[in-house]
Parts: sequence; structure tokens; C-alpha cells
Amino acid sequence: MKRHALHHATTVPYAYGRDKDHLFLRLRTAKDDAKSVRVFYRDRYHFRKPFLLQNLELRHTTPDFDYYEVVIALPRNRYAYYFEIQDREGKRYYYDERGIREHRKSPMKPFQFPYLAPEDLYPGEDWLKEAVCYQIFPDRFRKGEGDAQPWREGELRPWDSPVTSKGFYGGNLAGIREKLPYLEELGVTLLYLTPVFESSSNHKYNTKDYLSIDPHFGTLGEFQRLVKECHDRGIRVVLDAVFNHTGLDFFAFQDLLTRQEASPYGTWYHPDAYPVSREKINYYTFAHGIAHMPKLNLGEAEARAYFLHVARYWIKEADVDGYRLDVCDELSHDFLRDLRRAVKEEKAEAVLIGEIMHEAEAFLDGRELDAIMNYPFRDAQVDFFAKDHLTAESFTGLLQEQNVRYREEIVDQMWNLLGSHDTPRFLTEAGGDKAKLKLAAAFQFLYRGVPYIYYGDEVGLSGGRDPLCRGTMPWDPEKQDLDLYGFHQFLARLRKTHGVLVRGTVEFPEVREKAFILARKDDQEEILALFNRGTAPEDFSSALMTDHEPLGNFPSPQRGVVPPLGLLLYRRPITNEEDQP
Ligand code: ARE
Repeated sequence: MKRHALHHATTVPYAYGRDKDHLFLRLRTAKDDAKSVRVFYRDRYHFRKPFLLQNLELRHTTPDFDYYEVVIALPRNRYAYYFEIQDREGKRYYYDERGIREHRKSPMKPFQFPYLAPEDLYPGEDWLKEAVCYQIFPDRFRKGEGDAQPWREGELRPWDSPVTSKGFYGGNLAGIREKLPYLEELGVTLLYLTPVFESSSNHKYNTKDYLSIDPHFGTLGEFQRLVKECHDRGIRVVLDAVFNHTGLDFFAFQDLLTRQEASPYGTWYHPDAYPVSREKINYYTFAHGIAHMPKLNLGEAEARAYFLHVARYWIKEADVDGYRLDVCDELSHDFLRDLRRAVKEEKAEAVLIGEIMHEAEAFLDGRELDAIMNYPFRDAQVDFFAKDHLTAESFTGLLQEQNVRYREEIVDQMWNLLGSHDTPRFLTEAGGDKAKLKLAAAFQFLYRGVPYIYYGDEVGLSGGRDPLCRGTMPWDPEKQDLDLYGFHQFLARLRKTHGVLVRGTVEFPEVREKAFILARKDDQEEILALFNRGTAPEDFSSALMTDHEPLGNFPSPQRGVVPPLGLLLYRRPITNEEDQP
């Protein structure tokens, strides 16, 4: 056996409370290396009682590893446990906190999960798992008639003109409200708005006033109405919170520029030297030398209190459902834990989503964030469906590797995007090939996690890097790809009507060079999605059972044969117990 591949730890994602009476355990082995894995466990004070015994099930496979899992329970929730791994030749190994041994004679030192405390649990948010998310960049979505401050003559670029980095187009909250029926019909249940607080730029990531709605977007009253109307339609609202840095014109930084050393706000930032100068940029900023985005020091008590107040304020004033945290990985864990407590105190089901473009284990153990904008997912979609840079095996392997990093509840809450205001649009990545976008969109909705539509992708908007990915939404039906819209609508309905797509198990029972099967299963039904990214038809008919019925209306030359760049869906009811996952 490949002993060096064995791994377990007494922390997330290898050991954590599933609920107050159940401890989840995971153990890693090399791929195809173990015949069986068992856990011996007992109350940590029952020194003389025999250990109880349970088998672990193989639940995830990545290109290099297998992951075995089990849930165990003891009345007092104080666990001592060790594993027995049997290799393919039948040889047994024992794994406890001292490491791996080939016999049990030497004294065992069981791993300890000393107490599973209910207050340490992470229950997850059901509404988030069930959500279909839609991102809006407000300046570009819809210009509506409302209470927003009017623009001066010539200040706005015409709606249909090419996008520029500094231009304004006049989208506003009234416009979003006007289009709520559109979003509802599409199947959206969660709206994520990039910043709406007062700010001088079109993107509004340089906040001037965290406690006001930008006057060109509308008034507080209009924002409250928007959230209320969203809620009436079953749509939650998540705001962008830019707490890594402020705008240059935020009152605290202005005070610092004016009063210099005498300002009480010097400690809210990171000045390198005095006098603090915007020309010299001798202070810490977002990225490098972005003068208009001075970085905050949230280790400072008053600064922290101020931003916790901001987070509470919008929940109290407008009943928002959470925040997407800008540059989240450069906020401290200590701040994020305080923020979570504050937000949860105001609204128990509000969520925190991190903008983290990379693996984010350190933020997702259940004490800080509920999910991240899942850019690693996006990158895999682009590399496989759009660019053909990955084989299906590497693609599915990558996804499995992403999943085993996090606790199960969080995997089901990840914001699985295909693009955002910071990336080229998917259609552009795919060289304008709509079939590739359809495959990726289908994968998003059929897979684990929250499907996420970047405004306009559903009607065929294209665009390269920032600012080109921030084009205005076309509202003339002539300029919308209605077939694509209908496809997204179909996918959202499918997800709404088939709970298995939200909570079912995920497997890839067949993976070929450029094609694979995604299987979702629960105790009610199984859905098979046959994906073909290649240029020749793929015959998966042997994977179908007689009771697999086609789902949706996809062209196919023959049952189970997937055309090039095609998809077929099948569904089968689960009738007997052996069939259950
Ligand atoms: C402007 C110009 C850009 C130019 C940039 C730098 O428009 O063309 O490249 O300045 O000079 C906001 C605006 C941007 C603006 C920026 C600065 O939306 O238009 O860009 O402010 O004024 C990293 C961070 C990640 C961050 C991205 C942009 O980790 O947090 O960079 N994303 C958020 C928002 C942005 C926003 C800001 C932060 C600032 O979503 O919209 O920008 O508030 C790799 C790295 C990532 C890196 C990524 C950059 O993947 O690993 O860490 O993300 O590249 O694409």
C-alpha cells in the first residue's frame, strides 16, 4: 500500500460535526489502493469498553486519490478513533495520531475529537443551495424612470455605444425593478449587485459613502422598494461590500489628507510616511499604486466597528440577504469572524460570499464565509468547454479535487460562475461558439453548487477583458438570443423541479477523452447528463437502463448517442432500496 498517500486530520474537511449528534470523518488513500477502510471508535473516557466499528464508503475519486467517508455517533459526542486500512492484498494497516503502523500491538493513540459542540456546527443555508444567482453591474443593466439624480446633458454614453472604462451608461435601480419580471421568468432567485453605494466611478469599487445609495442609481427608498419587491418574488439580494479599501473621497481618508498626523484616521489606513500624499501614493492601496483605493486597516478597533456597523446597517434598513466581499482574501480572518457574528445577529439566514479567485480552504471552514465566487470552477469550464485545453478526465478530476477541499454543505453553496465583470465573457472565451456556452451552462445547472448567470450571458452578450465584459444589456428582442434565453430558462426550471440536482450525489461514471457522463442521484431519481465536447458523436447507450427516459428536447441520432458539442439528458425513478445512493 502507498502509505505516504494516507491522510486524515481532526479538522475540516477531514473531521467535523454533521449535526449535533454526528461526526463526519474522511480518510484519503492513493487511488485504487485500498480494499476497505474501517474506523474503530468509542467515547474518549471509555478506556475499557471495546471499540465500535464502522466501514467507510468510497465517496470521491480524484486522479491521484480516493476519499473514504463515514458518519459516526456517540451519546456524549466525545470521540476517540483510529482507522484500519486493508490493501488489495488483504494486508492491514492502522492509522492513529502517531501515524501508520502494520500491527495493533503497540499502544494505540487514537485520534481525538474531544467534543462536538453544537455552537461549532456549520448548518449551511438551504435557500442558498437552492438558488439560481444573477449578477448585475447596475450602470449597464437597465436605465429606468425613477428617483435617481438626473444626468447632465452629454454625461452619458448612448446605450448601444461601445463600452469604455470610464464611461457611464445610466443604468439604475429603477431599471432593475422594472426588469424583475424578466428575472423571475428566467428562474433567478438570487440577485448579486456589484457596488451600489455612493462612488465616483461607474463600477463604484472606490466607495465615497458606505451609508448612501449612489444618487445616480436612486434613493434609499428606491433601494428598499427594490429589495422588498425582490423578496415578494422569491428573489434574495446580496450586495457588494468593499471593505478592503475605501475611495479616496471617503471621509476618513479625506480627513487624513487634510489633517495628516493630527487626523484620528491615520490608523484606519496604512500610511508609509507623512505627509500622506495622493501624488506620491505613499500609502498601501488595492493592488499596486491605485491611488483612489487606499487599503483599510481593519485591525484598528474603530475602523472595524465602523465597517461592522455598515454591514448591520443595510440589513436593518433594507433587509438585504448578505454580502459579497470584495478582495476577501486580503481581509483578516479575525475581521471576517467578527463580520460573520455581526451579520448573523442581524439576520440569521444572511450569507457571506468571498471574492476569492483561488482555492480558499482557510476561509471556508464554516467560521467565516458561506461560499466563494468559484473562479476555479470557471477556469475549469473555460479550459474544457471553451478552449479544449483539458481532457474530460482532467476536467472532472479538477472538479473532484475542488470538492474535497471543503465541507459538504459549502460545496453545495459555491457560486459556480462562468464569468463576471472581471473576466472575459464565456461566449468570447468560446470564440463565439454558442454550442460551447450551452454545454457549460448546462453543466453549471446540473452540477453541485449555485448556478450563476452574469447579466447578458443568457441572451448571448459577448465581450473580452474589463471593460469589454461590461457592455450594456440589450433589451431589443432583435438583439437578444432568445434561444439561449429559453435554454437558461429550461435549465433553471429543471433545477427547481428536480431536487436531485441540488442535493443529489455526484458521480462521473464514464469519462472519455472529450466526453463524460455526469450522474446525480438521490432516493427519488437519477439524472444522467451525457456531455460531448468533441467533434465526433459519442455512443453512451450502454450506460442507459431500459427505464431511463429522455429529459428535455435534445437532438440525437439514436438513443444514448450524443452529437458533437452536444448533450443528452435522461431520468430514471428510483424504485427499490438497493438502488438508493
Ligand atoms: C482598473 C482598470 C483595469 C486595470 C486595473 C488596474 O479597469 O483595466 O487592469 O484598473 O490598474 C475595480 C474595477 C476595475 C478597476 C479596479 C482598479 O472594477 O475596473 O480596474 O477597480 O481601479 C485581483 C483581486 C480581486 C480583484 C481583481 C480585479 O484579487 O479581488 O484583481 N477584483 C475585485 C472586483 C473588481 C474591482 C476590485 C476588486 C477593486 O471584483 O471589479 O476592480 O475593488 C489573477 C489573480 C487575482 C486577480 C486577478 C485579476 O487571477 O490571482 O488575485 O484578482 O488575476 O484579474
